[in-house]
Amino acid sequence: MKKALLITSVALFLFTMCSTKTPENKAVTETLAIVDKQATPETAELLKNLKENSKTGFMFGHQDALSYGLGWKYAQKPGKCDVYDVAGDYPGIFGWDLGHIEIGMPENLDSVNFDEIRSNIIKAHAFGAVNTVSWHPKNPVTDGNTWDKSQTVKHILVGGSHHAKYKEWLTILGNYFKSIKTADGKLVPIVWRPYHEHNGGWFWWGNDSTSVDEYVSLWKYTVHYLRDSMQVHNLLWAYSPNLFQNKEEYLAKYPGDDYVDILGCDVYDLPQYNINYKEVAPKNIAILKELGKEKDKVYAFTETGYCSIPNEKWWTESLLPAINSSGVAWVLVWRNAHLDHFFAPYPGQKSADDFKTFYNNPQSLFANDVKLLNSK
Ligand code: BMA
Repeated sequence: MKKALLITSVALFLFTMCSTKTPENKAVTETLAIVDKQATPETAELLKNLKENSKTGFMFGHQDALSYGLGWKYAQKPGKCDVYDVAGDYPGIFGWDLGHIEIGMPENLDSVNFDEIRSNIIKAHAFGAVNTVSWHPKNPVTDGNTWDKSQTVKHILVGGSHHAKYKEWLTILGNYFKSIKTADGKLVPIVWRPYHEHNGGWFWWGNDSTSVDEYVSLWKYTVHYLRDSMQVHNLLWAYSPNLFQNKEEYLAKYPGDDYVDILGCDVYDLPQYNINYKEVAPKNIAILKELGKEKDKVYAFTETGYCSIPNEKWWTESLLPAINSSGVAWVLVWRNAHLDHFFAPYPGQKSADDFKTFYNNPQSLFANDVKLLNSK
């Protein structure tokens, strides 16, 4: 048990004993700044917990943590998890991706089955963790992949040649979100993070082929369609540019406070691109923190990592200094695909011992810590 967490848990317990719970989502969301005023009680509760828990520490997150890892796949080893095998606990937040759901495929672009993702989201929720979902859809105009940068967004907006197709894609997404329910029929809340890294030039919604107006319209249309037309009420909306220089760049395509619940950012340790992570990561997190405070919004380090983790002290010497005491609600590292593309350690990996030190830091919150913090 981590000491700081214990003290906070006791304080939270005492606080909870003295407070009354509001049963209706209406009552909860009336006083809460949230994109969806009709969010389910669990979704509103998640936003409040994210804010509250970020005062104690940051959740550690991993993409596809239950689906596969180095040398294993869920189908053969359900319950296995590289992070668990190193630290003895599951991540506090799980990342998933819905790319290819829009074209009716049974598996996403990384070969993970959508039914499996749904059941793992429900499982993670049941053991107290949080779920965040990104989307690497195909290019709806060319049918190329997510990295096909042909001009696209203007063709899928209202009046565009591929608008009807875009609506069909959103309908598939919306139905999937509505299908993620616990055994007692409650929708599982999801942090939904579409159209990420838009200030980069590698996705079809990115800077190379999308204007400010187009991006903002795409975001707002997507909110209105899922929330208002489809009545999807289990989403928190996260905005997450890639590495940025200043607040102006961060906000250049910001859709507005009424359309965003969580401010995120994606910054990787990429020495091969001359990125000095130890300098830029804390700088970006500091700007994110300022914006979070100004806007009174939850903020998070939505993607990071050092591919293949060649630095054995990366966790405590590169990542931790960037986020320690920063107030980020979570930090999420990308997927463990194979030996040349992994971002979390596995037993025997050279940074595994350092990851344990990172795990033992009172500020890093894993599944057991998050469960404890959220228990009422
Ligand atoms: C990228 C890589 C790709 C993957 C994509 C979506 O960063 O990991 O291999 O397909 O994310 O998960």
